[in-house]
Amino acid sequence: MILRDKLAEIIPGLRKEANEVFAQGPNASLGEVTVEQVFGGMRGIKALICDTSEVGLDTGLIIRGIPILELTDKLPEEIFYLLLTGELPDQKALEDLQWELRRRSDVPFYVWNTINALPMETHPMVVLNSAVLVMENESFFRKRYEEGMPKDMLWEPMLWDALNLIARIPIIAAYIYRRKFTKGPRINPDNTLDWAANYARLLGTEDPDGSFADLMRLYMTLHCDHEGGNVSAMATQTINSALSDIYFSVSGGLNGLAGPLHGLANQECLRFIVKLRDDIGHTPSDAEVKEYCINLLNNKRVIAGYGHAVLRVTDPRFTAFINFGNKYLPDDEIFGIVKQLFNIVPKILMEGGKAKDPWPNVDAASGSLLHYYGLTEYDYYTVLFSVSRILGLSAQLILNRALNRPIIRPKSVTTAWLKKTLTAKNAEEKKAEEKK
Ligand code: CMX
Repeated sequence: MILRDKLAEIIPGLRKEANEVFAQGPNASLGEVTVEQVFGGMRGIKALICDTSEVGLDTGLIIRGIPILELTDKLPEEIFYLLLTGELPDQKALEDLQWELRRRSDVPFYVWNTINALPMETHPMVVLNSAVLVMENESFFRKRYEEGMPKDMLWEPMLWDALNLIARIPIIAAYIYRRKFTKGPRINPDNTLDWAANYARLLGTEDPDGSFADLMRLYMTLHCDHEGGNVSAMATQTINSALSDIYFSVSGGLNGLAGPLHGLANQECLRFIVKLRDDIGHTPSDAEVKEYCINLLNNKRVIAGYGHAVLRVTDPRFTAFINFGNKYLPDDEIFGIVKQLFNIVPKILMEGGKAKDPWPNVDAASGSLLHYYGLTEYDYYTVLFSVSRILGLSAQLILNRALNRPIIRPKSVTTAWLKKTLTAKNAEEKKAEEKK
């Protein structure tokens, strides 16, 4: 069934289910909030609902119940349908979605003007986020809201906005690459190609055997979503909860993705590997890699691509990229260093005893594959991540609107309040202890 109709069919059931779950125990506790969590970036507090995907400590990304490693042969368009509806599309629904994306792919002229007005040295993420934001002018959601459309119908203009954004973003992102790195004029999309293969073509990278298009399909699938609490997803949802439209929300979330502890690690990781090779001066031995990493840790630097706020195992998305590399570039020097690091870094981090997760995350391998295909401009990598992540962010927003989720407004406390509360609590505990 085509996407819009499928959503219209399932949304009443989703609303009913949400109401029933809520009615089971509005005042039930989902766990205590500790001072450590409040000081620790709200880590682990169960405070959001996100049905598109979940990330288990020991499983990694699961999309609608399917582990990501079982989805690596799917097209990103299929994944978008899955994120939204919980089912993979049949052939007709897939073709309809691809047609929708093609017919919505005309980029407004002022987006090109905005991009061209920015200095060449501007970071590609600034250019991307500016381009997303200026398209706010196009929002159906905002127009329908202003016209007084009832709240329970607003998911539909949100879907139209999402499809427009998803349709245009690879074209915009590819131009950002070609302009910034002087690769020549804009390339026109090929309407016979799928969404990710078109993006690969628009970048202009040589691809005689079609394997770069395969990498882009895989890349877009693997980065599409990572539940609701990561910086970019949470920022996007928070902004949207004020009924700001998708352009405001997504550009805000992507500003979070541009941080070095989140999506920017994507670029930092390859920079780190190339620097390691250059500093050592040749293809390094295991002993040299080990010494180099220990020195980094001694100098209070992080090892990019390792560790995660949630995961406690090797990220399955890393495994998917390693599988791709083993197939297409087994003898590449940089890819070889990625595998060497995988054999060495977890042990060092475990011995260091600080990092809770010593295993590689998705960023540890992706850059080496892009580098192999000549996409060596690290500063661009977070844009690729963003193009993919827009699938998941959009799906989350459409569902949040379908379920009419309220404005997000947790309570903040002052340090003085915390101090007073903890002092009183400790005194009480001491008194109780003395009584025993
Ligand atoms: N190298 C060195 N030290 C590390 C480390 C790494 N890869 N990962 C964690 N640590 C350190 C932390 O810096 C922290 O040290 P301090 O106590 O001195 O501040 C300590 O170990 C405990 O951190 P943690 O609880 O294990 O990790 P956090 O949840 O705080 O942070 C993350 C998670 C990803 C930011 C962190 O592991 C990191 O900085 N990794 C390197 C950057 C990276 O690869 N980021 C990509 C993440 C994927 C994504 O979100 O897209």
